[in-house]
Amino acid sequence: MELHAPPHWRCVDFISDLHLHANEPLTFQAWGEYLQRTTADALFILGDLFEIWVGDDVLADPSGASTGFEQQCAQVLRAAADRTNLYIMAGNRDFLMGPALMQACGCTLLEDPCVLEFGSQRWLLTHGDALCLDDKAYMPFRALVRSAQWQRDFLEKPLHERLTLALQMRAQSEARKQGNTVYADVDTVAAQSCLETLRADHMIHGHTHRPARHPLGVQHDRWVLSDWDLSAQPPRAEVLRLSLVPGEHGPAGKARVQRLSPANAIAAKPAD
Ligand SMILES: [Mn+2]
Repeated sequence: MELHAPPHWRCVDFISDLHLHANEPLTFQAWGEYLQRTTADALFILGDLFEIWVGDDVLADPSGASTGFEQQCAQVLRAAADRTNLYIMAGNRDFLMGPALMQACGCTLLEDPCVLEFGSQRWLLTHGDALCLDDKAYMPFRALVRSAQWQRDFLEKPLHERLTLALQMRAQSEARKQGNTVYADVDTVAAQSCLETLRADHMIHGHTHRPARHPLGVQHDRWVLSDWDLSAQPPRAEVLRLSLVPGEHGPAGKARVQRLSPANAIAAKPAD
């Protein structure tokens, strides 16, 4: 899947791993404020927007099993999509986001991976979990829950049952993490080969919650997004912004990369 940024786009934002949940009101609030006011021409959410997503039908839930939090999130997305171009990729938490949610919110669902052509460069966008090859326990689970058959079977279950199952899966994943002292990271060889296959210059991903820039050989690199947790001490929230500033920053069409707090992403003009 490839996206070609229209020539008038000057500024593109990336966020990921918000892990939105009704029990994390501070993160929801900061995210909502940022979405309402970002100055970017397009916003890409690269996975794990939601801590849990058990199916788009949660938006029209007649059973009352959901809390209404998802509807609130959908309203924020809808309002943002009215102002800017909004793209969403699924993560390992919210992989069941589907066309109904996108339609309700005016967003575009991205495949993972996907390439964005912006200026003169090609940016490979991915959540990142598929490249954490050392996460041996997760890989078979990922293959299972991403299969069409598993998803069909799961989505046929009543909503309250899906919510219970999702909480169980989450608890199992947390327990697995407790046992692992070393978290898996993106595999360098896999990342490089992915960039080569898709003829991309740079990779942007989330998932690992370890914001950094890793050079990959001489020409390529891997930008890692921060997660958002506004109730952590110190609070975490960050926007990765690409801006095209013709003439000022090297060859024409080469984007400048900035890491901004949500507050600065709101205040700063795209080319400041
Ligand atoms: Mn993730």
